[in-house]
Amino acid sequence: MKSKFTLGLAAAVATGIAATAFVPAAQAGHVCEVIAKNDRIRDGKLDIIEAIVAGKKTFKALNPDNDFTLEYAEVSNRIGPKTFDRYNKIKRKGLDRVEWTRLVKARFKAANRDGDRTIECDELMTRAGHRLLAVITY
Ligand SMILES: [Ca+2]
Ligand SMILES: [Ca+2]
Ligand SMILES: [Ca+2]
Repeated sequence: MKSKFTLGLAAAVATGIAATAFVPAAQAGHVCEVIAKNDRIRDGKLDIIEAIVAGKKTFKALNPDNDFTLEYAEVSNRIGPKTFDRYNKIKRKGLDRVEWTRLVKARFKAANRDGDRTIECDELMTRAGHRLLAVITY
């Protein structure tokens, strides 16, 4: 898992992709697999609960020091400083799980262009979709 993440980082640097657009799954062209991987209800779509669970797994994966927060250094290749600051309500250290989940929810909503209850594969291919992927994949 760790080596995969490192590879993703190297790829992002090599291709010069902007920090906020760093999405390993999307780069690999497997955006729809992100849904399949997290699709607990098996309807081929990602609902908010599934996204939150994926977000929590991502939180854990991005937090190798195993403390209670994602410090900026741990997520700087995924979210911009302004976003980090806006969601970092409790300023002690970084984003805690509650703050991180708020960000996942906001990005889920932004990516859900048709306004239904789920994220479909095509919605992950948009810019907002990539922003969601950045907080629910690792
Ligand atoms: Ca589903
Ligand atoms: Ca941490
Ligand atoms: Ca949708």
